This record gives sequence, structure tokens and C-alpha cells, in this order.
Amino acid sequence: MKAPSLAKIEGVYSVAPETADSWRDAHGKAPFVRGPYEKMYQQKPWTIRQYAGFEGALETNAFFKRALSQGQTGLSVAFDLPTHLGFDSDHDLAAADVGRTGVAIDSVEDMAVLFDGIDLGNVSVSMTMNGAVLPIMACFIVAAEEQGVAPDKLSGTIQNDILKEYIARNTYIHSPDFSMGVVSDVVAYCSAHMPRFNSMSISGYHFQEAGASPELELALTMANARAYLTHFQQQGIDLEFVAKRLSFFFGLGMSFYKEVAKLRAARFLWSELLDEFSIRSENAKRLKMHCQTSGVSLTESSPLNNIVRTTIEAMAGVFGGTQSLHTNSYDEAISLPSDQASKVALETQFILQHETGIGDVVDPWGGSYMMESATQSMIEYVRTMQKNIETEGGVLALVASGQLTTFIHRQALQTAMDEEALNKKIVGKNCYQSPTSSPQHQRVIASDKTLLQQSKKLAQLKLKRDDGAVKRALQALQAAARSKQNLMPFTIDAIRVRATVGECIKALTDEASRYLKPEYIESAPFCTHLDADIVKRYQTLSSQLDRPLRFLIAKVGLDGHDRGAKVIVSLLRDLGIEVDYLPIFASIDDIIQQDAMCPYDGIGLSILSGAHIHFITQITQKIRTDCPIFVGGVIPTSDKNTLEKIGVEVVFTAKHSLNDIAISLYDTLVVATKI
Ligand code: SCD
Repeated sequence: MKAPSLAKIEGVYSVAPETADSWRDAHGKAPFVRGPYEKMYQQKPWTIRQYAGFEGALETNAFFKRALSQGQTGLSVAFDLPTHLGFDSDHDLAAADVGRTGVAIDSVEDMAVLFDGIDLGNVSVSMTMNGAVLPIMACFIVAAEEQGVAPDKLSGTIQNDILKEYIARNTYIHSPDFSMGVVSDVVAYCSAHMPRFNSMSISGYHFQEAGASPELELALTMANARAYLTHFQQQGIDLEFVAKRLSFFFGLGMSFYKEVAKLRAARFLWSELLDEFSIRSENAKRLKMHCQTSGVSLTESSPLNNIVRTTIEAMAGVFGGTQSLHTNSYDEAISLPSDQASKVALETQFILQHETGIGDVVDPWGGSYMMESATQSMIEYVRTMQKNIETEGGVLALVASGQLTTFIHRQALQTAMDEEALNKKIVGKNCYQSPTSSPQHQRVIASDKTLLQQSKKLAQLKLKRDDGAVKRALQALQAAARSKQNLMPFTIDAIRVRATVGECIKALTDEASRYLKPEYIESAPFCTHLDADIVKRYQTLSSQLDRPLRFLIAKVGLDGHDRGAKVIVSLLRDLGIEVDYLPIFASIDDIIQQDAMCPYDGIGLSILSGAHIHFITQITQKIRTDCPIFVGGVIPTSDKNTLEKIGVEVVFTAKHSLNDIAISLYDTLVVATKI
């Protein structure tokens, strides 16, 4: 399947904006191109909702309280990877990742601490949770209940968008089939008991982060939205009622005009889609969205420049009429956000809201020929893409076969080649380079300390609870899964008697096992963009050895951000190297076993979760001493030196070009192969 091309000729949109006139002055009216509300920010500014979470509930609670006291208007919880994947902190597979890229939540007791002193009847809370959505929603509901807030008083959003996990983000647990049942259980439960709660945040953000263009991001998001509506309809869920609480989440990259057009087009397409499903509610047709500035657009070198990038991206979100916004911290290409960088990110939104007046005008780009035409082009692109998806069997079939992932991967490869060939210039990365200046105050995550604390808390919880009640509740949950009942009430019962998040997921995975999606990696003509000399040297090395070079690339731990790893696999294959790519969530033992079967000339590990020291210490202790180890990912400069001391040959980060990587690898391989 091929992606259609956006009707655009070098910046000039060529599609006539047929419906431009009918959109004029139509703020707050279907099809809502010009905004979901008549007065937009004149009536209510967008919600400042910074996504955050780290270490334990206590540390994140303190961070939340500080942000709220500084003027943040909503909360957005980032959970750590073990929580996403339904492993309690004391599980063997969790050890490296506890509290690193989000907060560790093992039970309702953690959730209670997370919101201690925060009135859940007053502050709207968004939770980015998909795989382990049942126990996390249950923890939230029970924690609120124990705070004295009934479910019908809770406002907020649960992400609950599993399709994009298979396509791009990779924090899924069960098969797509089972998970779609879970999604609809949550949606049905919320619509019956939590009328103020958005039961989904249908997300495009992660597609753009994985490599998709804004138009592909929109097309896949709308295709998923359609697939969910179809699924809910088949489940007998009343769409008229639930559609009001289905919200959206988009990324904001550096293609300024396209991003504004994308948000305008999204509202048109959702309104049109609901017409197709014969939904009459105007409120449901009003697409409401959260936006986040792009992580992938941030550079490692000259990190302060990222403040400029984030501001421009945030402005596209405001011009596009977002309801809620997260602005990224300038140091995110180097490490997890520091306090200082988080503060700048938050205050960027204050400046936009209070100093610039950019929210005073509703849809300020409306009526511009370029913008109306660009919006129309986006709409046409999405329609064409939707037809293609349907011809190929629909979203669910393409998710299962991995084709939608491949689509994004192809665009990521193209971007990598464009950057290498300087067709796409990134200041500080491939042009106007200057030495990397590390930010002053990097956040150091006390993961080992958090692991100890969480394990202690889990042990205490298990001592004081009624084990019989937990066992009965988990058996009831499992039986409900078998008989295909709505799993939400059963999970709430289990969480209430202090079953853990991991135990609830274990009860379900005993019924429907853990799933691993198929992986395909496309080839791409990278060599045409590298120095001819280096390509030749690889060929010579291989002929001198009289065999192809062999490499293993793997992601270790629970981190599923695989864009970079897959680009490297394609690059190495194009250099004539035979590359094995392990399925995500590999352990160090998996790698050792794989190498023992047939030793590799080099092993490359990709780690973006911050757990690099943990994994590299393990692998260098276990692997044969003559195997060169390479690491790629988000690695702070101070850790780079530590990794090299432990035994890593070369550490690659976002600042390295593919040519640099090819040269460094070659130099090491020449030594390692003793040629
Ligand atoms: C708002 N209202 C208005 C109005 N503006 N009424 C009249 N005129 C206006 N101008 C009303 C609304 O109708 C609503 O009322 C209430 O005010 C609140 O406004 P809202 O627009 O609903 O705002 P908010 O409560 O903030 O909700 C925004 C979304 C919600 C709908 C978009 O879903 C949300 O907050 N999403 C955030 C998702 C998120 O944080 N995701 C993080 C993802 P009612 O209440 O009566 O309806 C992070 C992530 O994945 C990171 C990447 C990764 O790690 O992988």
C-alpha cells in the first residue's frame, strides 16, 4: 500500500478551498473547522497540562502540587514502563525501569499518595495508560472514592487508545482482539458512571514521534477513530452517548502551517465521521484535543534552541485551537526533564497566554487562502488514505499484519536520509553545528531507591491485606474475562481489596496470554547518502573476511521506542551487514543466548529509558570479552564516559549523523575482526 501525496507544490497548496466560504464565521458550529467553541480562549484559555511523573508517588505528588501552585491548570500522569506493561515493581523484568520514565504505581495505596492533598473533585486528571488501563483506572476510581469523591464527580481523561500502541508506541500487553474488548469495557463503564470523564484520547502524537508526517499522523488517527466507533457499535454501545467523551491527542512538529491545518482538518473530519455514523449530538461532533510539542524535533546540541522550537510548535497548537497543551522541556534530547527545564516549559505557556494576545482572536488563520487550501489538502489526503486502508482490509487487519507500522517506519527512513543529504536542515544537528553544551542541572532519577521503596511497600501491603478476599476477587476477574463480561467492575473490586496492578494483569494474562507483534524492517538506499569511501571500505572488509559481517541490534528492558533502532538496522543492512533484530522487550540473557549460537561481529543496544548503566553493566559482565558493544539512545554526556569505562566501544546519541555512525562502527570492526 502506498501513501497518497499531499497536494502541495513547494509550499503552495494547490487544492482549491471549495468550502472556505461556508466556514467563515462558523466558530463553534459544525463542522467546527474554525474551533469547537464560539469564543474559544476569550471564554476559557486552553488547559496547561504538563505530562509528568517520576520515581514514586510521593515524589510525583510533590511535583504536581508545585506545578499547580505555580499556575498549571490540569494534571497529566506519566507512568513508568513496568506499570504500563502490568508488572509490579518487584517483578524481575521491572528492575531496571522502576520510576524512570514515569511514576511507579503498584496499588491503590500508591495512587492515594499520588493525589494526596489534591482534590480530585476539582482538578481534572489525565492518565496516559493503555496496556494496563483496567487496574490503573480502578486504582484512580478507588483512590478518589477513599478521598470522598464519587466517580460521577471525576473529570479528566484516560488515554485508552490501544491501536496506536500496536502501531507505534508498544506498551500493549494482550492481543489486539482482547485489548479492543478492554477498550470498550472502559468506554462503556465511563459513560455509565463517569459522565465528566473523557474515556479515550485517540492519539496521533506517537505516530509523528515514530516518524510519520503530520498528514500521515492525522490519517492514521482518524482511521483508528473510525475503527473504534465501528467496534463500539458492534458491541451495542450507544455511540450518541459515548462519542461526547471521546477526545483526541495530536503532536505539534516544526511544519508550522501544516500543523495548524492538521488541527483544523481534524475537527472537520471528526464531525463528518460522526455524520456518517448518524450521530446527531453537536457536542459529540465538537472534536476536543490535547496537543504536545514534538520530542523528536529537539536537538541534543545547543539545547536552549529547543525553547524556540517548542514555542513555535506551541503557537501552532494555539492557532489550531487546541483545548489543552503540553510544552516539552528543552533538555529532553539529553535526559529526563530537569526542574529548571520543566519550569521554562511551563512558563512558555504562561507567556503565550498572558503576554502575546495570540489567543484573543478565534482561528486567526481562517480565511487565508493558503490555510484554507492546506486544510482542504489535509482532508483530501486523509480521505484517500482511508480508502486505501479499507481496500487493504481495514485498520484491524493492517495493525495485526504490522503494515501501518511499516508505513511510519518508511517515513522515518526517508527523514533520516533527507537529514543525511541535507535536504532537511536541522540547526545544530546537520548544519550550524557547535560543540554540545550540556544543560546545567540534569535530573538524576533515583531508580534503585524507588525500586527498594516500592518492593518494601508491596511486601507491607501483602502482609496487611485479606489474602482470601484478594484471591476471590482475582478469580472473579478471570472468570469475567472468560465469560466476556465488562471487566471494569471486577477490577475495581480486586483493587479495592488491595490486589496489585501486576496481580490483576497476571489474572488476565493467565486467561489471554501476553502478545508480541510482528516486526518488519524495510530496506532503504542509505549508502547513496554516505561517503562513497566508507561504503567501499565495508565491502573490502567483508571480502577480506570472506563472509558478510554480522550484527545484532536489540532494544533491552521495557522501553518500546524503536524508531532509532530500526533506522540503524536499515542502515547496516544497506552497508551489506547481516543484521538480526530481536523483538522488543529483550533481556540481557536473550542477547547472550543469541550470541552464543553464532557469535556476532558487534552488538548494538538501543536504550531511551535512562536504564543504560543498569543494562550495560549486566551485558559487559556476561558477554564474551571480544564482542564489541555499541549503545544508542538518550544518554547524558556524563554517563557516556561511564559507559565507555565499563566497556562500551562507542555511544551514539541524537547528534550523530549516519555517516558518523558508519565510520565509527567500521573503525571498531576492523580492530575486532583483526584484519
Ligand atoms: C472549554 N469549555 C468551554 C470553552 N472551553 N465552554 C465554552 N466555551 C469555551 N471556549 C468547557 C468544556 O466544554 C468543558 O466542559 C470544560 O470547559 C473543560 O474544558 P475542556 O476543553 O474539556 O478542557 P480539559 O478539561 O482540559 O480537557 C481537554 C481534553 C481532555 C478534552 C482534550 O481529553 C484532556 O485533557 N486531554 C489531555 C490528554 C493528555 O494529557 N495526554 C497526555 C499524553 P465539560 O466538562 O462540561 O465538557 C502524553 C503522552 O502520551 C506522551 C507521549 C508518550 O509518553 O508516549
